[in-house]
Amino acid sequence: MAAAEEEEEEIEELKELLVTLPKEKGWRTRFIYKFQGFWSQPKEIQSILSFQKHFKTSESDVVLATIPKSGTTWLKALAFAIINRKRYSNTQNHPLLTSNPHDLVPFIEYEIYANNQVPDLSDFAQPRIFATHIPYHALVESMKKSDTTKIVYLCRNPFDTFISSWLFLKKLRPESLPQFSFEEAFKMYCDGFIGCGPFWEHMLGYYSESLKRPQHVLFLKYEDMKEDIVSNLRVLGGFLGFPFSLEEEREGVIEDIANLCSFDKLKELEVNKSGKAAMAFLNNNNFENNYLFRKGQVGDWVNHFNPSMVNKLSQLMEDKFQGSGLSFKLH
Ligand code: PAP
Repeated sequence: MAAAEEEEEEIEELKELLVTLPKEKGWRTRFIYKFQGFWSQPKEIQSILSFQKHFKTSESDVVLATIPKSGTTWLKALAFAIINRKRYSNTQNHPLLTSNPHDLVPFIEYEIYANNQVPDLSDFAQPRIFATHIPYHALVESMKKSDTTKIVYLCRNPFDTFISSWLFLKKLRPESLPQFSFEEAFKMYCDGFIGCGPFWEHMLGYYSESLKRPQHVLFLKYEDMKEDIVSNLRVLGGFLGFPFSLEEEREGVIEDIANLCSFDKLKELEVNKSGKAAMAFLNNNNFENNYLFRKGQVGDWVNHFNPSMVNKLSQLMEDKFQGSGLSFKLH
């Protein structure tokens, strides 16, 4: 059965809801729907509803949030390595050497609550580390209100995020769906029609919360991490409640983690060269781990954008971000 038909059969129980929602052409699926103020695939809506109904916050939860293609894989690796560094002090034997980061830190919507699963999360290793692309406003109230839940948001400049999304989603788009052009994808991105978009609302949602409650939400930028990973890991470790001691600093533990999780290191591992992610959401699995490791650079967009695209996205960002204090390095 073609992927798109399968998808529609699987979400039979959502049909009544879907007919009430605005819809647009999807990137990976026939349509995306505006649900709770953001654009989602049908199966995501199903798992987000389940998450919102069933999730119980635990005191020490860590939530890694991103809009897709902002460095999720990198952040998962780093947070996992920081939090578990006493358990896996031997870097020769580290789980990141044999598992893709997505298989170590599960997504709420693509793994935990995917396909109508309602798992018991009480026996998860503490602190539980989850990841999500869900916008801040749609997280469960208990997670947002908790003084002890730590939310880390990794943001990336929209120029590179768009290119990364386009090249990635082109690989995943089922053959049964008509292809669309780069120009059309750019228009969809700028109109906000992309998974979890509009991108500006996603970024501003977490950004404004990080200003209001900095102990609760840490806002990191991909470009800053590329420029100075050690300082950012120091901040991340402290925020997560796993600060690096002076002795660890002297022993180079931060650098070891940065190297273990670096693009060059992860990309060359066998699991990331030839493996496939085990995410439950991907039951029609054409997702290869190597798709997650393309260039890992800041500023690759210059190889793809024409001047009118630069003007359009720059203007859009100025309109949407002005007065917010949020700005981006593009190179
Ligand atoms: P996801 O949202 O689908 O999980 P995500 O990991 O956020 O994807 O994004 C992938 C991007 O992060 C890719 O960017 P590119 O297309 O511009 O190259 C990928 O190369 C980059 N990336 C993956 N791992 C790392 C890493 N360890 N360090 C820096 N960038 C990385």
